Amino acid sequence: QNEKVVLNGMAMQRALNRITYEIIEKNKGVENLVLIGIKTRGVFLANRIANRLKKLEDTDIPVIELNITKYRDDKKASVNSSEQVAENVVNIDNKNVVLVDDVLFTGRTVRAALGAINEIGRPKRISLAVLVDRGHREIPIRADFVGKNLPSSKDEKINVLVSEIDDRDGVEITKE
Ligand code: 3GP
Ligand code: 5GP
Ligand code: MG
Repeated sequence: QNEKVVLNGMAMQRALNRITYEIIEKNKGVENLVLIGIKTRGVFLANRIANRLKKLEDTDIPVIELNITKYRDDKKASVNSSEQVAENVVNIDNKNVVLVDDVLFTGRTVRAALGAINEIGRPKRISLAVLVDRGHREIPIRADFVGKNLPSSKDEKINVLVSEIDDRDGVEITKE
């Protein structure tokens, strides 16, 4: 098993910095902005972006934590059905929501997330930010903000590391 570093810690920080600036620019500021992170690592990335927005715009942007297991079409729903769909919920009606995840692959997770968001409220607009887009979409979903486009083969695995729960920041690719 060989490992290749795609983004080291510094490069990952820069990618998040750029995404943050792009979000500010596209939304023409941070008014009415709400971030929604998809568990697990999408939540940590959303919090990173919120920290940057606080520094740049001096505004506290809410971060909702989304658990989409119940909405997935490829897993048994019963396992985690008692778990809440979202934590730290705020009103998202008429807000500009940015959905955040670590890796975009088939797009099925995002589709599930959109179903979950529909249960929370009706945003004015939803855009998508991902740290890595590895291709292989199976449904018509695309990201608005991308840290790194990483064309991958299906048997490769992309490891996204966040220092909050992993021993460091970074993105690595491994082939079994
Ligand atoms: P995450 O919850 O931090 O995003 O899906 C559970 C975990 O397994 C994910 O962590 C993800 O990083 C990791 N993972 C690695 N490869 C895959 C994959 O091909 N599909 C899914 N669903 N998860 C993967
Ligand atoms: P999708 O639903 O688009 O197929 O996959 C996206 C979700 O699956 C993301 O939340 C991500 O965590 C996980 N995922 C899919 N492929 C990978 C991968 O190669 N590496 C990692 N870290 N996560 C992946
Ligand atoms: Mg994920």
